[in-house]
Amino acid sequence: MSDFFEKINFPSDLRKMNKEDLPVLAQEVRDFLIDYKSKESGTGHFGAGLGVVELTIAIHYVFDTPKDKLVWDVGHQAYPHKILTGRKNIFNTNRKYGGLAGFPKISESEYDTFGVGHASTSISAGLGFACGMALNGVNNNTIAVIGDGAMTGGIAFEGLNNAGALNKKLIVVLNDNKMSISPNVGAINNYLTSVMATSTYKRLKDGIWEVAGSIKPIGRQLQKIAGRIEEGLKGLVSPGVLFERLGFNYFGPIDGHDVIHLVDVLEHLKTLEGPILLHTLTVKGKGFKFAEDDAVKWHATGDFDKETGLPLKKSKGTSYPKYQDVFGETMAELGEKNKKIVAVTAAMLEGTGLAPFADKFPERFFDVGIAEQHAVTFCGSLAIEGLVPVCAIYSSFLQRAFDQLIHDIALQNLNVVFAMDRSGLVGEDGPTHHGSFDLSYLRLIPNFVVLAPKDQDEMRGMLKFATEYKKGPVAIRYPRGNALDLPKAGFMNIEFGKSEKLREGKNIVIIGVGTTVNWCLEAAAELEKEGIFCEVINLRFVKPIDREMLLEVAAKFDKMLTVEENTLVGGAGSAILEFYQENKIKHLDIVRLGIPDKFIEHGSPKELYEEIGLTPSNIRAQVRKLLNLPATNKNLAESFK
Ligand SMILES: Cc1ncc(C[n+]2csc(CCOP(=O)(O)OP(=O)(O)O)c2C)c(N)n1
Repeated sequence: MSDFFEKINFPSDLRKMNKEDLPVLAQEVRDFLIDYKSKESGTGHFGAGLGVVELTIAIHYVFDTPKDKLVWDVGHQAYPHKILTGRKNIFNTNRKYGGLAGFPKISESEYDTFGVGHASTSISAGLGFACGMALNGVNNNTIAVIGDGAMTGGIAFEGLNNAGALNKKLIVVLNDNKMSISPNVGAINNYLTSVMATSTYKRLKDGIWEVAGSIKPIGRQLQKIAGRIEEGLKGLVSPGVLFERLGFNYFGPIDGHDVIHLVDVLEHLKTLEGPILLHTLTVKGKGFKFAEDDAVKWHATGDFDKETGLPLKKSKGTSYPKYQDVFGETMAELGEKNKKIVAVTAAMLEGTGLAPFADKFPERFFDVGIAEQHAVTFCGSLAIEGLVPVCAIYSSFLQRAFDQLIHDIALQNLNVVFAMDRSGLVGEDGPTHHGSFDLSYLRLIPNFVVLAPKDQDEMRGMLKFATEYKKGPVAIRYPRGNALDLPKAGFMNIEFGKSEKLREGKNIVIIGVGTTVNWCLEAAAELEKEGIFCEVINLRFVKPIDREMLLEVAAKFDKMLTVEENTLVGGAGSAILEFYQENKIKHLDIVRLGIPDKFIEHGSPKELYEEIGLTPSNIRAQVRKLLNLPATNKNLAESFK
């Protein structure tokens, strides 16, 4: 490691460097990242950060951050930014409980101008800064860095549309690596590819920038001339015409790994007014062979051997498949029997597990880009056409499409199936990615059927139920991580609106939702050893709720615990409270366990569950409390005689 990396803690240190030394620093940042990620770092994003090392250095070198506002899109590429903005020495806490977040976060650093985790927000956020600073009489720059994947999201275009008209000074850097998590898709991607392929333009333009960049101090003068020549060229071949017509001044495409050239170009762009789009070409995973060769696999990674690229240690998890894979295999199985089933993903082919379906039925598979709102509405009319769309979107990303769920799907009572992976707490990705709200935001929508399976077999059964339901929208929410067992062949029967009694009891009833049911069972088994007999119900249908069961348990018990991995605000426990209130049933003493009304930070799932008390041991403690028993009495049988 040379002195550069050691000496640089903040962009102010970076700006003291000679421009010619920046490539060395870039290599060192890259080495640090590869080294760090290969060791005891846990899982985390990898390829995207390596792809923007030079861009990050050049932006902080040229602009006066944090006064000039740098806004990242998605934020999964911000590791080099964190390293160069005062967090190098604590980077080993990245994504760990109580440590640095895996995404930019305004409470973490003044250099993190806008919190992010979901895609396509940077242009809108950047424009807000540009307008806000102008109104405040502050003349600083705003730079938004957005990937070609994030550029497929509708809000990015809403931002471009508004920015082009407002004509404020905003530099949008398009980080074009041709990849989303999977290879990028769609017409915008095709368009960007065609820009690159405009070889006459590229050759001429590269020549211009080379000349302009290499001759100083008249370089700037030359660049102005270059700008004018460019205007002429634009008329000829129109490479950035899309952005130009939206009111942006388009520059590029340029090599996003040539840090010196990047600095020259950015220096020039800094002098211009109005909205600017700089198109940079980068390689995801740049500098680490394995990641360059397989960008999909190395989008995120656990620890690995730097020499071989192989995982350092075998996964600590079980050998059982992930829920996403059970979902994907089940989709392929159901798709075989029912040719009307179509699958839709918003740029999450791998994450949703839909690859087996996509391989088998490519004509019935749609990757719509990072476009959750579009995905939902698109499914609506597919359903009207008599197809059975299964829209697979993570719980937190579906938040994006709340109005579409109401206006386009539920209001017209369309039979669309929503497969919502990553419900509940996802762990290290933190609050932007936790699926904490879905039961609440779905339960309030008329016509929706809302399901939560306790395990992989129930998930399979629910998927079959949902694809055969035909009467309206059905959402199935299931967690990140491994299933509890190998899924069984065949499908369990799911009866509409019916819960499942799993354990008879006499002292208290516990109603669990989704995978928390297993913790309820575990707690009940322990409590039985102490002489406490819990009835355990698997709610299955959060909507419509099983009224018959609720009346039955109300007749039998006066104590109830509800357990769900969802916010306590408006979730399944709330639905139960509402039901009893509406039916004037007042004798029940009900305690609800779930996610409290605050944002839960990042950390391992275990740490987060401990923090909020969503554990079998807290279920036991709450049961004891409800029964007015001492917290840890191991010999309670006497109390119930
Ligand atoms: C709204 C939303 N949907 C999906 C995702 C999941 N996601 C994270 S990164 C990513 C790909 C982003 O591609 P791009 O912007 O080109 O950045 P790159 O990883 O190629 O650097 C996706 C789909 C997300 N973060 N937000």
